[in-house]
Amino acid sequence: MKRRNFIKKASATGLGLVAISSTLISCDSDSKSSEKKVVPSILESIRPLVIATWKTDLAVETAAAVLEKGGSALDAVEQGCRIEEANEQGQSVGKGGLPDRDGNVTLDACIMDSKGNYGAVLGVKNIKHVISVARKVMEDTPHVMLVAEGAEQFAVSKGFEREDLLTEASKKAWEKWKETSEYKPIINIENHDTIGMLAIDKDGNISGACTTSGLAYKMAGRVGDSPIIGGGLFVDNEIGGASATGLGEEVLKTVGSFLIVELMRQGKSPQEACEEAIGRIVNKPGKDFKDFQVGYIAVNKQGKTGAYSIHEWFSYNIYKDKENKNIKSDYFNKA
Ligand code: SD4
Repeated sequence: MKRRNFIKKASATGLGLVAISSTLISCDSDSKSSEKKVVPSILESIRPLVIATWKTDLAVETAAAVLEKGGSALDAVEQGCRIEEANEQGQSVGKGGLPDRDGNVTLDACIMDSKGNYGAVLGVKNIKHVISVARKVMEDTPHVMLVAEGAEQFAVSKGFEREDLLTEASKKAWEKWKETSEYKPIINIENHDTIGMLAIDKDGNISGACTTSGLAYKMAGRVGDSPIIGGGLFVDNEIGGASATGLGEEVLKTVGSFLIVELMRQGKSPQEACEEAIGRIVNKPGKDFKDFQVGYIAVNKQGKTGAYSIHEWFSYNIYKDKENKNIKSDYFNKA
């Protein structure tokens, strides 16, 4: 879509006033858990579903396999994200991530469950599976965020192993970058990037996760949107979830993922909500967005999905098997 058309489309979306959540949800009064359950008639229309940013086939298939076996959405997103964290070819997540400008790989991650719990780690060195550390923060501490050395120490205390995250390929790329004197942190524009993942399990519960090494050659200590609740990820089990990839500073300034969930609460479809969130970025007066990218994915409680980005080189990966049989992942370019 040409930028002019896109702007027209994004700015044409107004706020809907239809409240959808309360009619779709009932409280399970027999359950001791305070978690709300979807009524069966709605459940029938929901199949296990996974959606993730970029071309992350194996991650999506792994998450889908967890759901197919009856696992929870929370387990699915964690297991899916771990695939990318272990993939050394992906240079913006986990091991092999491009370092900051001092040559240190620092990782950010967060996770949110269907009860509205949240855990995150920021600026962590030497630990590959930060998504699992974020889950431990959520489940095993009274806190929601741990940063840097504290997060690393916590991870080690939970049995995570320290390892060097800087691969030869990423070191070479960093050394080449150092030859320039310009400070211009880079957003990866290939089909492999920060992974944000949302899943719905067989009970209709939604969870999400997001993991990244952030901007390549960032300033030491810089943190983007990915581990920040409402920025890189937000889930409300009554409404849906959203996740972001791209220039975190722009996502944070518009609280993008929270915005998308709130727009869905007001009646927008996931697609409309993603488009409006992108519109909030590009329609700021004087905003020159040709040099940066932001992309969103979203899912609502009914299993409808949406995705939208500033530029056309965004992609996302979705698994939705209507037959509930074969594991299959599809890859779409932005419409
Ligand atoms: C950040 N949002 O740290 C991340 C980077 C990213 O595609 O998503 N790159 O700002």
